[in-house]
Amino acid sequence: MASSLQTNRVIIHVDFDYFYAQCEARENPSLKDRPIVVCVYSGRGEDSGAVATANYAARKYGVKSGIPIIQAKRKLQDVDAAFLPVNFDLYDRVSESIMSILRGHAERFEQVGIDEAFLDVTLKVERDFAKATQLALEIQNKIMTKERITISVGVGPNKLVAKIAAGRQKPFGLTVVRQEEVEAFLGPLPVNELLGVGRKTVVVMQEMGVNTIGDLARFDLDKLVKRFGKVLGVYFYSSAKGIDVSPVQERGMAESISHIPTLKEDTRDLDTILEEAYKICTDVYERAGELKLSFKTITVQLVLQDMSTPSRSRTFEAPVENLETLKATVKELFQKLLVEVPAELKARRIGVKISNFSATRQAQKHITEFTAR
Ligand code: TTP
Ligand code: CA
Repeated sequence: MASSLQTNRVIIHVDFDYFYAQCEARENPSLKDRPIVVCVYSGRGEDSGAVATANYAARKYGVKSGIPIIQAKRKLQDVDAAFLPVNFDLYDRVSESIMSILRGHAERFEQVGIDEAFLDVTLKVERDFAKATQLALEIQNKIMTKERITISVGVGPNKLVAKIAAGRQKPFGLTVVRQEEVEAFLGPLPVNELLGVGRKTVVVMQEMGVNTIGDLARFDLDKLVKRFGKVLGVYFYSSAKGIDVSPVQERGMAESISHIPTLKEDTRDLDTILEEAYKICTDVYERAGELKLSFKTITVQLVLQDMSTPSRSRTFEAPVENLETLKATVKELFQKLLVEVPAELKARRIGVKISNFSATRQAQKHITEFTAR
């Protein structure tokens, strides 16, 4: 039965605070106390584009995700603010390191986007919320110490409650909601805190006299079904009561792992390219190891000065077993690729990708043990 499943789980939700901006502050501590605005420039003029995110110092002035850069500049005109372009390579790297720490603490793990994850820790904490609270603090501190990034954490009896809890106190917050506290916790919150209740639905619900999650939980189910249809009506009704039986589950296996950094200087010199490429090899090889994945396909790629992206790849019959094979193959592929590119063009970025994954023997053993239980 749904309710028994529910009361038995302990789920942690993690959301990284002002993530892109916090990565920038970590890399450049002199920015720490200044308003930071991370921008996606459109390429059409220096102020054209949108704000990806901003730190809390900038949010105080009303700067937030999605507003035009020009508007953010106006809001911060009298302040010493830093406007920075997005650096996805950096955010990906930081995200991967944090996710791999989080994964190590979970029985079941589910990454959601670049800066959110669910951890099912039911057995580990023996269904005890006091132990879960300790664990959540430990995780927060570990990520602060190792990665110098603050995260906000929610602990709840299911994913729905844990996620809303994580958003309640930010930054560096921890909110714990036990099963018996769910109703009192959710009741006063506005309905748009529920996943799937967007702006239009809010308007419809307001017309029905429903403003808070508590209002929704007390509303007549039949009327909700008449208005929203069976699936949505039942979903809204049970969500408002804090019911959610969806499991924490690993999202589909990654299709590939790659890294394609920008070179310090444009070049077509093989040794220079290989020096960088070998670093990427180590990086992607270690990442595959952490994820317990082995790979059969290796691809190298160049981004040339004209923005064309020639590539070459090789697929082995058996999984690649060591870093040396990866490096040797990458060398051979770059040699061949460079011969093919027009002599007048240099490379701006170089990339190495591994793909065609299967779980390693170690991981398979783990999966078998798990299903046998
Ligand atoms: P969020 O988790 O929504 O925001 P945040 O991490 O910046 O701030 P908070 O402390 O409130 O959690 O989004 C995660 C990242 O996704 C964010 O750092 C930048 C990016 N993003 C965009 O690029 N555009 C957007 O409109 C939003 C909402 C996020
Ligand atoms: Ca976030």
